[in-house]
Amino acid sequence: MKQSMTLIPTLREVPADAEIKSHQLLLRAGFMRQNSSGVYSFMPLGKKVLQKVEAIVREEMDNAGAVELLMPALQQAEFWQESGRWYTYGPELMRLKDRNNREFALGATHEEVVTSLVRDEVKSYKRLPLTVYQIQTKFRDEQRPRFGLLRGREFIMKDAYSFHANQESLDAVYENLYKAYSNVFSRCGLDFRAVIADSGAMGGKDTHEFMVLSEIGEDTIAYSDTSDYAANIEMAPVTVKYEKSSEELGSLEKVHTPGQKSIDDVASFLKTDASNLIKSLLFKVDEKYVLVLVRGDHEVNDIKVKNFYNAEIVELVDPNETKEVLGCAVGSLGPINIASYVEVIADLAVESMVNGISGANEEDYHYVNVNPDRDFNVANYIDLRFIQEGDPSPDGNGHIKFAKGIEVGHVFKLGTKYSEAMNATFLDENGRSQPMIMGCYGIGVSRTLAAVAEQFNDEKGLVWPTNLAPYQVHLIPVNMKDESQAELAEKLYGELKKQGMDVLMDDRHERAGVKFADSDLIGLPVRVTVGKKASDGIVEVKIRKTGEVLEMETVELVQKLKELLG
Ligand code: 9G3
Repeated sequence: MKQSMTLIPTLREVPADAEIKSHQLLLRAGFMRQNSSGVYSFMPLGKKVLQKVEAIVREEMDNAGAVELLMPALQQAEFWQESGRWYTYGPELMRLKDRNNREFALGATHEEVVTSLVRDEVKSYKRLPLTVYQIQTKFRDEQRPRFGLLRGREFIMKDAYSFHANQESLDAVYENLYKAYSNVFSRCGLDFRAVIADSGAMGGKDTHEFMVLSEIGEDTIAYSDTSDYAANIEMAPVTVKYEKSSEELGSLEKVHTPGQKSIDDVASFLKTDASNLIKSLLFKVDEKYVLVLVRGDHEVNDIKVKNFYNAEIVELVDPNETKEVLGCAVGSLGPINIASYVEVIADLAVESMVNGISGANEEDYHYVNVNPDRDFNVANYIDLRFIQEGDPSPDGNGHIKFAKGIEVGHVFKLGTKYSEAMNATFLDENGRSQPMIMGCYGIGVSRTLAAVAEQFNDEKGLVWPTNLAPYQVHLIPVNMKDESQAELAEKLYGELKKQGMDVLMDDRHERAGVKFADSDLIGLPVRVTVGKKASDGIVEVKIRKTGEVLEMETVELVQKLKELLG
């Protein structure tokens, strides 16, 4: 491809609202352009990388025995009404009406569509297992699109769905696709971890997220410092065994703590450690008020609360409503003499506290020598705190450390949530009608591209891995007005293409500095410069990743490039 023929609008300046490297560089190097918030055009270079990521995904999915199809983005509301999600999803699900006023959703995912498709076409256990996948545009009206392609409102996903007659079959396909995902992200050169995750609203129990380690990742991974245990922090169970101290139970006493609101304020005011305090937070769990207690130095993990109640909605009650319900402000809440319609649950650490401190449910007053069971009742003691660095790893090996991750893949064992809701059944070998058991598997394809850009760059620009670069060779005649340079470049362009190489030739009439700066920004793996020594048949080869520069006769060039490009 010649640059005079394509469209690579590079920018000198860093675009204002681009906060992270990949977003800045993909814009500056002309790989993409924003249309509206969270909605992008893939420019020619971006589109070529996208195709290379998709090719890797297709190869691995096909090898794993999945078959590709393509479902519509325009999805009739009826399907979502059958699954019930038409009513549970809010503005994130983009909806529209057609000319006959019929309601549609713009596809955020395809469980409903694929289940309706398979229920019509598959009736017998002999046709199972079946794994279908597509690579397609998804729409989710994110409240805060950010970080470019990492959280967009229109993005490209590979989504796969598997259908099974029994759990063993699902387990086998899940295992296969788990390996296929590992291959995809390894082939993209990404430093990733498969972590135990929370299935959220999707139902089912087993689920893993594939996380690319990155400081700008929105997810926190809890991993063991000595084993391969890794979990999304939302999921990681706490296995600490707490000991109850044998000290005497002091008598309950109300103390005046004027203006002391936060855990740290009260702890320093009463000259004690946060771990002696009981933190009380009022939650709404579906329709119920629940006072959740954790030790002062711990944090409530709302996902664990949600999973304990198997609730749809769990949210912290705002301070005003809290005051109405409990009769006092959030800074002095405690579990003693709580209204009977408020359920009290506590983290396991609270059960072992002796002579603790809690709010007195009275502005500016706290209790000291608070003892569970003697001074307040708890309906359930459960593991409901976030795991912390240094906690023992749940697998018993080593201790927990944290890392940030970008979720690029997510695999679920769905079970029969959708097949029951939508009556997707099959006749088993005894002729009995059974709901199909399902799995679903997603890869954020455009997000993976951004994760690669985030991992592979330096101070001059992008540094693409050879197998994902939009082109393999950047051929640069320094001065197009110089006959010998222009002719040699043209000759080499033809030769390299004949050798099957992906070549981008910078045939623009631009200054050398501009060409080299753009070349470093775009980040192709190898640059061939045709400069002053063109008339002697000498060219310069530069390796983008290492900056190494080699001079050689043009006759050696093809062989050398084949070596460098592997
Ligand atoms: C929606 C909207 C947003 C959503 C969903 C539905 C996430 C939704 C979870 C999944 C599960 C799997 C198939 C591929 C792998 C992931 N955000 N999820 O279902 F309507 Cl607006 O997408 N789907």
